[in-house]
Amino acid sequence: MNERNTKRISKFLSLILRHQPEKIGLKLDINGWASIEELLNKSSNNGVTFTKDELEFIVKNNDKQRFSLNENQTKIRANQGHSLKNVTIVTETKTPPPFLYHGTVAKFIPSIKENGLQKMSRQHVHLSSDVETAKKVGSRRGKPIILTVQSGVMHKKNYEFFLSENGVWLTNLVPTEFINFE
Ligand code: HQG
Repeated sequence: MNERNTKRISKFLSLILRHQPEKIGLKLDINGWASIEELLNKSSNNGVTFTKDELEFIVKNNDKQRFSLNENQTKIRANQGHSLKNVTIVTETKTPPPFLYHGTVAKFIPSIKENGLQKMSRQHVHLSSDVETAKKVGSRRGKPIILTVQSGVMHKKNYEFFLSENGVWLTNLVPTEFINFE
């Protein structure tokens, strides 16, 4: 499977497993798991055809380890990034490093200054442990601006942080007082 195809299917999986399973009539359980057999069949019925081996290759080689398989490799789910209201990926609360980073773009800054970092359409605010990753996240929308979040101070004040299976830090809200804007 070539790189272009791998990327195309990976994007399709993100859409289906995080946001719109109903697009192909797929059911996710409350923990976000979908049957691989059902996924293969329903994807194929909707014009996106790939084999179980190809799916395993995509999961294993995904640049951000966006997906996981269950132990006996019959189910798949996205590790983070969901907008679906009825899916919860249970992750334990964790002590964050003193600072975390968020990549965004200039047009959002006035609103972030006023309202803090909000979940917007996702279930969490997404934060990175390194500036490089935050830059990539911000670059999806234009020239990236990197915000530094005082996660250590927030944690001391009892704000909860979660670490997804693929290393993305998640929280519910970052009030503006904990954000360094320059
Ligand atoms: C912005 C990718 C106005 C926020 C990445 C962002 C990530 C506000 C956008 C994951 C705001 C939401 C998530 C406020 C936040 N006013 N704008 N108060 N608060 N924003 O896509 O963090 O590659 O939902 O700055 O790696 O960009 O898909 O979040 O620009 O982990 O696996 O609102 O998506 O992962 O955008 O990205 P998103 P995000 P994947």
